[in-house]
Amino acid sequence: MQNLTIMDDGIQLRAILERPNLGRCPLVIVLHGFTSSKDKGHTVAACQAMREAGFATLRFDLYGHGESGGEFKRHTLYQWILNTLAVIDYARPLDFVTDIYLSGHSQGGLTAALAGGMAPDRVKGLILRAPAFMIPRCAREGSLLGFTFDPKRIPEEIQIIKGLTLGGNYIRVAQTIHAEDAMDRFPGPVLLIHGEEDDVVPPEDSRAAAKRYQNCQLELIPGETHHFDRCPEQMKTVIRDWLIKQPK
Ligand code: FER
Repeated sequence: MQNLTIMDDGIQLRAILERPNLGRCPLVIVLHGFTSSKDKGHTVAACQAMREAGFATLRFDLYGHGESGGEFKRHTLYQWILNTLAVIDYARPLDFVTDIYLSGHSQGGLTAALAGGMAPDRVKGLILRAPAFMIPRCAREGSLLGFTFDPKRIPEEIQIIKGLTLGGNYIRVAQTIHAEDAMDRFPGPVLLIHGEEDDVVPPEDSRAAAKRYQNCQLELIPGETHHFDRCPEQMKTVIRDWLIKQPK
């Protein structure tokens, strides 16, 4: 286990690299969700499953989250995409790395999907857990996490959960994003995992994405929630089984 600081245009991104063995192997770069961090239990558990399948993991805190730099209020999907591209740039030359996969939960899953569509030449496959494909649609409709606004008159800031404030530019950026373009641009293998009892991001979004991606396996987990905390073993088994099938 190695603690890293990866720089993205002056911002420090804190990361943890863990390898399954001392040999060469593929690496999964792992993104957390909105207001979460690289150290959240279900993200750590997902990484464990990846290493059990022989893949190294690099989980990191995104802009304005966890131990990384940047203000929460100023974070946007664009910053998260650029963070992800910077971590890919960091990881590519590492001597043990054969291929790079991206994985993310919720807003991090959306970000991984968007970065994958931008860099299909560098990203071998995607593992998306409850990806929040709804965020751009909600920003266009004027409703984020129960906060409603006129989508044509974007507020300076909005108060969201946990006493946190989100800046208007988060909404501006989200309104212009069309995740379907990123899906169409990614020909590689995709694993989509969604809890059937997720009441934050609808499983229906993953059903639609699974139809749109060219090469996708959809796993809907009965009884599971947005945070995969009811039966983490089911999520881990799905990840492990899918990664073991990937050509090394
Ligand atoms: C939203 C729905 C979901 C939203 C954020 C999320 C900011 C992200 C959830 C997560 O990453 O867990 O409307 O608005």
